[in-house]
Amino acid sequence: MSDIRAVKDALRRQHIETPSWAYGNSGTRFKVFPQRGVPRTPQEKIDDAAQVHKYTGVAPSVALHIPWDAVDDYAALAEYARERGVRIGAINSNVFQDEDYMLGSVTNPDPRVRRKALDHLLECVDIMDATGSRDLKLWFSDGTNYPGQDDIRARQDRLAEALSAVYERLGDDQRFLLEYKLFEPAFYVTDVPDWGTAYAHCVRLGPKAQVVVDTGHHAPGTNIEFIVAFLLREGRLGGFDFNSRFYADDDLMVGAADPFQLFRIMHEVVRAGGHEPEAGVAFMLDQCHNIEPKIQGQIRSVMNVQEATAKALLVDADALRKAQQDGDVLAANAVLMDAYNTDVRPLLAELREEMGLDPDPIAAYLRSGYLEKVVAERRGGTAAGWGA
Ligand code: LRH
Ligand code: MN
Ligand code: MN
Repeated sequence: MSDIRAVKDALRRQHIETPSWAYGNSGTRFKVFPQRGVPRTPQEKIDDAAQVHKYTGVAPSVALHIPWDAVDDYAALAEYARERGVRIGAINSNVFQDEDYMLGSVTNPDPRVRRKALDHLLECVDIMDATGSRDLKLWFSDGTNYPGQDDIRARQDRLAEALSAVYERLGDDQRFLLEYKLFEPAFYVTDVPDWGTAYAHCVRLGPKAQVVVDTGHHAPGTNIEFIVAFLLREGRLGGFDFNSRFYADDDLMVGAADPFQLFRIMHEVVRAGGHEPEAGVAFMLDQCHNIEPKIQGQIRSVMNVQEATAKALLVDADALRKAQQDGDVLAANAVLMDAYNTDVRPLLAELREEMGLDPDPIAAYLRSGYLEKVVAERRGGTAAGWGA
């Protein structure tokens, strides 16, 4: 797609969802460095998410993590978000922080714990009904640490049973997104360690079961764009949890560690039309800003996704196809590299102006004085829940 008008239109339509937990204090298991002005309530997290949307124009939804963002009235929370120009996006379940889950949640050998975990997942669907959310994101920390600790096959059976019960409960316009992760916190077996396992469970259930690719959840060197291409081809890519990693699940800003990988991923997305909203691919951020300012970090991350998408949209698809057909290895590679090496920042600045936004979202945000205002107003912000 090299018609600039069409590229801009596509960028205007691409929405990037920010996570509520990115706005709270976070850290590693060694230390959480608290920041001033962080939100104390889910409502204040929504206020911060609304800032990211205000300056980027393409981040109109915020994901919740339950129970980190527990409130009494979710319909009222959704209304609160709407009044601030955003909406509630994916509901992330949390079956990893109760003492009961030491040996697993939905794969736990104890049926009582499995029931408790399933009840939480079903409650998350109730919340989706109240917020109008489409997606339930399922990540299980379940697994074992030692060979022989539990029966690998039985755990798969228990997982399948829980997923099936959740699937049955989904409404017509709802889906679940099953997230895989290579390891951590389990260090020997992880029950959903890779895309193949997630995919197989989803295929058994039906189209409302989709795989979510968290870019930080693979072994080093994994070809993530291949996974993306495969899942898109099978109609099973429900979305992304974007972040960057240098080592393991680092949750750094997307596009910071390896912008070329992000471009390669977005190239496969664009190649399959997955950037169009109708394709149903959710572009979500899953990050923690442990040492950098949080709202600003989210704005930067949204811009990084946009830049990678813009470059992918600039790939000359006809020239690429021709070079591939001709078996011209270097010409084909050059087509991709030309797009990747294009400076798309002027194009995005222009697009923002056309959208009535400041061409430089970070400068505009910093000028607004929002951070100073919330630092003065908010005392004793909460932890994100994660790493705290
Ligand atoms: C697990 C994970 C998952 C959780 C989030 C906080 O590592 O990626 O998506 O919900 O982190
Ligand atoms: Mn994730
Ligand atoms: Mn993760």
